[in-house]
Amino acid sequence: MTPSNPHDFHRPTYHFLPAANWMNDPNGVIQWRGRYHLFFQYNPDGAYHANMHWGHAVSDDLAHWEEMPIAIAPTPNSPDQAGIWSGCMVDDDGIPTAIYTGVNDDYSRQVQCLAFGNEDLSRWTKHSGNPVLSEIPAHCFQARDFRDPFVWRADDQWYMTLSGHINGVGGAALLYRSEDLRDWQYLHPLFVGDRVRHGYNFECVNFFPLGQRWVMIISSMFDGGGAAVLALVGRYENHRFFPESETVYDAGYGYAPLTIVDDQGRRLIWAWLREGRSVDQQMAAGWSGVQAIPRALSLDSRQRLVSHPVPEIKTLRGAHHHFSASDVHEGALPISGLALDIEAEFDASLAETCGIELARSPDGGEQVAITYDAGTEALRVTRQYGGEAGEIEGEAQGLAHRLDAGETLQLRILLDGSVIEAVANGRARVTSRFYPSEATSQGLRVISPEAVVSLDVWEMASIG
Ligand code: DQQ
Repeated sequence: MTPSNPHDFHRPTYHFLPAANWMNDPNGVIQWRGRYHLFFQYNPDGAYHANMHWGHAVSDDLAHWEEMPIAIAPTPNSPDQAGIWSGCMVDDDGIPTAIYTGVNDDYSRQVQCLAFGNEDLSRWTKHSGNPVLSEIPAHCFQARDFRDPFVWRADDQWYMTLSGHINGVGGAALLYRSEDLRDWQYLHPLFVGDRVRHGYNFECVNFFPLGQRWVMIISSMFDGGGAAVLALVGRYENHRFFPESETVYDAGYGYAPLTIVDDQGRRLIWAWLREGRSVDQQMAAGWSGVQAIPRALSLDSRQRLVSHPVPEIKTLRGAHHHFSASDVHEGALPISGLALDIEAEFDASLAETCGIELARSPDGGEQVAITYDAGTEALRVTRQYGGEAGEIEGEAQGLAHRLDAGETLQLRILLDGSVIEAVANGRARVTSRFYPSEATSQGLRVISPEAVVSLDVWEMASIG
């Protein structure tokens, strides 16, 4: 394990990531005996995607996380010999039970497996009958992409959706039912997407009731190589999902979200924030991948999906800087930092573009801008590097965001090293990665100060 470099200002300090190596999807999140347990795709060999294990971290408050020893590792000559891929966890009448996808060496065989945890979820025993499910339904006409079990309880039975696709049609979420988590009966597709709109393949589908509707969150893979997280809201009838509306859940670096209900009844969502730089750069840093700050999901009165970082994160807030409209007329703010929590309110009718620049170099040649454009009704992230960005991703990001009549723009921005999580009015989300070339690029500047209603910035404590 490569120790992390204390001078690495790209490394987040209040988001969870393991001490070193590669992490991707959140897996098996559960609140168990009062503690939140987060498992995650983890490669103990280095900061690259291979040899997946389930890493493990624990939190009492959703803000501080303690990394624990690896929870589940591949077993040679078994159905999971080449990797413990993504999955979920349920409480099976007192037995913590992980349901995950096991893979073979070239990932051509993807099968569903179980493992049972001890009382503090530190030791895991694999089910002797693994795999519990291995055959892709014949009508899918394909031999792989059969993974990421997401399980829920209803009508005294277990239901599971698996992610994949139907050849020549598009991404699909398949629906299964079981009495005991071991024998699974295939029912039918829960939802089949449109290849152009929803992608050629689904990963990590989550499906759950929220308010008066059901929500399906899909990590979609598109022809041409793109990927995105989509959120569909609709009705669940006769064990089939009928979407009524759809949005991009995250127009950025978040992928493979996993949701759970906690003991406060909140539907919480975690997500992997991937890197935006080359594999060589990731390996040189010794770490790759960050977990987004968990958010609580709800639907508003118009059945739109709303998400806010969990309030517990406010316990990490330190020095507070409040600015009113008259304080920010110069634009540049007399503060700096790369570990900040920002709440900004703008009257978007007063400017063509309003927003804030972060990680700004003293001469302004380097910065990342989070802006709202009233004319095009879009939330954007624009990254400008001081020198050649080289192999660092820097394209513009954005998504449509329409304010309701009379509504102000309410931006919540979490900046943490190279991580940016931006949420507008709870319902438009862009995550980004920005790797300043100099440690001195830490300034803030308001764009269109005349539109500011109020601005609050907190310096965030490290959880390391
Ligand atoms: N990552 C896992 C898969 C999943 C993908 C493998 C999504 O189970 O489909 O690391 O990022």
